[in-house]
Amino acid sequence: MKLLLINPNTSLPMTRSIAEAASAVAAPGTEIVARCPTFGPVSIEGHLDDAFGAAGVAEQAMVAAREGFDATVIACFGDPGLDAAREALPGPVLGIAEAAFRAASIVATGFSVVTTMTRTCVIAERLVSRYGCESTCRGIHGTDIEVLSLESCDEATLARIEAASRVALARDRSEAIVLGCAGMAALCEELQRRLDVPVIDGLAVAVKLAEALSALRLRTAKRGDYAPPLSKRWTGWAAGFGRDVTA
Ligand code: 2AL
Repeated sequence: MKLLLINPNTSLPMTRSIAEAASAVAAPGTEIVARCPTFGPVSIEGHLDDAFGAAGVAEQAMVAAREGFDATVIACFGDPGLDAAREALPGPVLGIAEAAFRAASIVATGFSVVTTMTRTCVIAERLVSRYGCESTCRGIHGTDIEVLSLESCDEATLARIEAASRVALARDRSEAIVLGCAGMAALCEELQRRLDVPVIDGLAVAVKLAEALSALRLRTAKRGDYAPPLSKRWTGWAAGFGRDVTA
């Protein structure tokens, strides 16, 4: 299958490392194409970043609409642009936060999210409501680790995430940890070994779910809410998108 991985931030090193992490869990027959927007912030750590990230995801989804991808993964924990990408693309689109929450709710009765900047916690909190996980998500914990610093993650950074996870497990009475950033994917295995509880990297779950949905030939419903966008004139720098993307 052909899987499109959209990193909503514009960091090329992070796009490469996300592609490597996805390839590490993908089935042998899965071809991964990783892309990021042509504009916007290099990391997503707040509402304004998130809004531009969502526009960047929409851009990349429109570019990819006719390329025949079987499924798409949005590789940022805020799931920016998820609904827009589902409108634009025929195959299933997975957000890593939604994928992580679903997986965590299967392997534990309660989980905690350990994320990057504390200011991003509210974005995760709103996703918990959106996905109906209020009773299973028992806490969201910021570490104030900058997203791009995860690129060269040393033992001190790993130890901070481990310490925050231990506090979360104890304080929240939770039994699993959801990693709240795509840039944490490479740390998942080591953290699970150290913490001895399920540690969920939404990127890995989303890749495996994308493969499963594709194998089951399940595609996005196009009758109602996710019907293709209406054809109309667009203006300004986005004028080129004013064509019928699904024609
Ligand atoms: C993220 C993420 O996954 N990628 C990014 O740029 N920001 N999320 C986060 N909570 O830090």
